[in-house]
Amino acid sequence: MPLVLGLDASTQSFSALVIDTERGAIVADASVNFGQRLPEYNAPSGYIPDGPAGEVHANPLMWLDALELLLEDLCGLCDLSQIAAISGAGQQHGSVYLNGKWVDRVSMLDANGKLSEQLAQCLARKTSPIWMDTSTGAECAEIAAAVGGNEVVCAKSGSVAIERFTGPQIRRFYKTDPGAYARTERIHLVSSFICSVLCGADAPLDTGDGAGMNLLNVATWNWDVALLEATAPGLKDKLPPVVPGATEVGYLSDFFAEKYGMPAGIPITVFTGDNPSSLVGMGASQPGKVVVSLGTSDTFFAAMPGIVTDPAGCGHVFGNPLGGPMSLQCFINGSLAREEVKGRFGYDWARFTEALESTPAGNEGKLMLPFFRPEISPRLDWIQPVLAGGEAFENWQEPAAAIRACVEGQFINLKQRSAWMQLAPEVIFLTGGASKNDAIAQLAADVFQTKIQRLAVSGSVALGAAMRAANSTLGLDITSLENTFCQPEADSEIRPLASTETYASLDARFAELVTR
Ligand code: ADP
Ligand code: XUL
Repeated sequence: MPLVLGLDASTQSFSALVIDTERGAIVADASVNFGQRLPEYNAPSGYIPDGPAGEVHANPLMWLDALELLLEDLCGLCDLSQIAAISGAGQQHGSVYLNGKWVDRVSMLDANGKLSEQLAQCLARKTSPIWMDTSTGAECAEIAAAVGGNEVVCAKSGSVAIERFTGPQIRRFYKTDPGAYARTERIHLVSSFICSVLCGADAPLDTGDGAGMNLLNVATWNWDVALLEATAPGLKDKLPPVVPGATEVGYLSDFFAEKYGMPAGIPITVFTGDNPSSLVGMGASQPGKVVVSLGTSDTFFAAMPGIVTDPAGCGHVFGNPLGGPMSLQCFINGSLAREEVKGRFGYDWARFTEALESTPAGNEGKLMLPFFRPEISPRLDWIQPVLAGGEAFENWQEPAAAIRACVEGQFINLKQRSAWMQLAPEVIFLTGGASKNDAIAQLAADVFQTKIQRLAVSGSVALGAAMRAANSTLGLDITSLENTFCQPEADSEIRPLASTETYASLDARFAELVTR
């Protein structure tokens, strides 16, 4: 009974799925929410609130404590001694800065102590900037200027210079704390950091997550010398190697065998970003399927036959962990914006859902540009949304209409910003924490005028990781893994109920208001 472990180190939680590939079953599904289980880190939504000047950081030691809590939880749910292969994924773009002690310390982990205690001394920077950070506008401009403009950055890296991407973040660190930058010997992504800890050795990163750095050349899938030089001195030596997503990069360290009863030495497949991993877990790693993920961020992505870049400069090309490129558009005002509106009226999800169900598609013309924090797609520095549709609505006196307007605004924006991919899917596959909400899924169907389908197994990021590990270590074919684990949820296809005209004028007004 070979079991396979897939890990998902996302923004608000660290989750895992254990799959039994012979029985075609999920044998364990667990999640550690950072805010709830590790309140001592003061990060209720997984990041340290109120950072200055657009900074959004998280404590990497919190991720390590969460990993240990997760493995403890899993011990009670399945027999970890049967795990034969592991892979995982992390929230994209976030970076961990490690000093000269790192390589030794990570190889000498003592099962009598905690990971966080033993690795704290390896941090050259106490906290990690994550994908929500918008503090690097100046650094983006400097990098673009140094290589000949954003067209060049985009042609090389698949994206223009983007504030949350790791290269601009590294440049800001180098400029604001050059001493600590000089003491940094290794910079990992969240994904490759966790992978290294499991391996007990410094691990490479993959082309899926590596492409979210403005440092990787998407034509060669290797570091781009001009981008490295434009970012910070001596950077090449501080970065791990890049490998394709199907590569085994190490073996499970004794620490995890002694402490959690997992078999020492089982192969670990390179980790990837949460979105590339979800592409695999949704059974969408071949071009043809479009996925919308409603997690902390909302994302719209698809495997692509070739590289296509966004003329508006907001979209991205990442590596598909199973080969070739994928396109992605990311929206920062996702679940946290929905939660903000919900919280404003003191509602729970049930009342939020009732509000969606009690209001008509098109919201009688009441519209929200739902940008509660600086948006990535389109790039806007707003810190509050814009409401249009009469005085009472604009003064937040109509809770149900405000809730509908928020979610409709989100999907209208998703649709407009992803048009550059020129995909006209017959079905959109929906995943992420908010996708289980039927009223939200119905609204997606109405706005996109497309059928919506969810999969029977939720947790597509961790599932994708487990599938990649099963593929590279156990030699199982991806198509047969998809046939087993990526089946649609029974009777769950959601068809558009609103007419095609319903959103035509809202669409046009939304576009006009965004430009204004
Ligand atoms: P991430 O992987 O980015 O940490 P998830 O995909 O786990 O995030 O999604 C978590 C989010 O799902 C929560 O922040 C919450 O807003 C949202 N969520 C959970 N349940 C519901 C629900 N019933 N309706 C709408 N949104 C929900
Ligand atoms: C993608 C992005 C987010 C994070 C967190 O570019 O920034 O989706 O990966 O989920």
